Amino acid sequence: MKILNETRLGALKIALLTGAAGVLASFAMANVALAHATAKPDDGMKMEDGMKDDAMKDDAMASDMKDDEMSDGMKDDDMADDDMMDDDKMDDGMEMKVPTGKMSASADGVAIWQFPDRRELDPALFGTPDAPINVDLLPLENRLTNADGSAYTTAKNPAMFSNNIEMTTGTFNIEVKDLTAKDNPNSLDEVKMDASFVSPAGQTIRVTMDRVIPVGPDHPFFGGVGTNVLMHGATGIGTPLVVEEFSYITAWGLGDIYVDGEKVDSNRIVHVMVSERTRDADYQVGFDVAQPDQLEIHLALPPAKGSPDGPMASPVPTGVTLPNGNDQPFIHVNFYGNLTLEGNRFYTAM
Ligand SMILES: [Cu+2]
Repeated sequence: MKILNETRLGALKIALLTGAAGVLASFAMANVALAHATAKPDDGMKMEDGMKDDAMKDDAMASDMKDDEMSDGMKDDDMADDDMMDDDKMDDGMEMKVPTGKMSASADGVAIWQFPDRRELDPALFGTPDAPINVDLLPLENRLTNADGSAYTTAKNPAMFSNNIEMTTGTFNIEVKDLTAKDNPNSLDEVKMDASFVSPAGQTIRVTMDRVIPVGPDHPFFGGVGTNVLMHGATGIGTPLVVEEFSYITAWGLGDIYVDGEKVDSNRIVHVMVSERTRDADYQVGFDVAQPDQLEIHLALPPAKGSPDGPMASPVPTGVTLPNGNDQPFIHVNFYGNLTLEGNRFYTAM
């Protein structure tokens, strides 16, 4: 569905902005959070002190630990590893085992650009017109039905998430620190992301992100950076139009956009996920995760940004003209070339 008439594009913008408006409400907290993070002492110290505690060798450790700082560290790392119980190796291992919350990922090569499209509705997720479910996630007025009204067909409005794609190429790099699990204006989470890709207009678009949004307005942002979380589908985290997927890294933050090397905008709202691969070999997505043992990275910029006066609606300057003559107001790109993920125990163990 490449053709969008004026009405549809208008509806699209409204739909996108509705989702993005709340995001903007908390963007200002990002600066506060980052300043707080840099002022903190080394985050490994607490764990290191705790690790030297003699209680570690005690069989009754579990009960002892309830009252001390170890309990935090224990949840975070490889305590099941027998090596950890050995004094010498424990000290050696400290450099590796401190809970820095660091993780990184990269891509270089095949990527896809997503045009706006009407997403098909999974009956398992949305039910039928006679017996609808998850109405809070996708209201009835946003669902289209087939001719006899017996089944849902697609979402009413074109979405950023789409099977209307164009193959392209791109590179992607992200480093995160996930130290705060739940939303908090003083989140210690950090993100550094740099991605470049070729748009359907043939221009090279570069997007960066260097500040987290520490509080999610419509659903939790996990402090700005989340790791090892289930998202999308019926989780209530992110749009239900994306299949439920395990996310090794997710981040929401603010960053800049460049076109052919020139900075064209800043304070853009940016969302990233490094997840299991939802799309099949032809880069189409259905109602299930197509390749759970493979990686997928998606980068999304809704048509909204931060400004000195507060949040504002703002189409992303994509330079990509849709068939109806209007510019595409958002960016949604997935990366598949030479994917790497460092620092994730679940992925490493696979
Ligand atoms: Cu996502």
